[in-house]
Amino acid sequence: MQTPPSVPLVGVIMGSRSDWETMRVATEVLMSFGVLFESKIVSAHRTPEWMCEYARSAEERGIKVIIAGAGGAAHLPGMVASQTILPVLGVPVQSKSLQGLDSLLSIVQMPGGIPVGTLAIGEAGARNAALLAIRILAIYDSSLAERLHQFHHEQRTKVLSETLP
Ligand code: RP5
Repeated sequence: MQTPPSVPLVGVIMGSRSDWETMRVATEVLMSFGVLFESKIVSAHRTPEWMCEYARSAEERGIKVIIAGAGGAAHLPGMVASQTILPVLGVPVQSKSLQGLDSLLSIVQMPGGIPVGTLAIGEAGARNAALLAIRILAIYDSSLAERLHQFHHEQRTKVLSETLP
């Protein structure tokens, strides 16, 4: 019997308050699976010291996976990954000027040795980042794995029941 955790397992961080509308999707998925998380604004450029403190302390605080969303010159996921051994999942937030292509390339083109798992641009990426974090946690959490099986079953059933006009 596994003891339910009482500390956040997933850190959901974002470069700006303006990223929240995208990143809230990740938090909603985590909530729907009952996964404890924390969500914070951590800016690579505006609060670099805080970013270092967050990244370096996350592992000892019990965080298992970090989801980091940023837009434009989206250095947050990579810089966080450079200072922790935790898996970091990067969400490219859709920017106004370049529709998120800048965010995507900033996050995905990491040098060898510092991995960031890069998701799709925008809300789909935020949603999948949460689901991927849950899959990682489910490796050692059988009840979470069971909930994932249930989720897949429901998703499949919904699609199969859809009809076209
Ligand atoms: C990035 O710059 C943030 O992640 C955000 O996506 C983008 C714009 O930030 P704001 O100017 O809206 O605060 O650091």
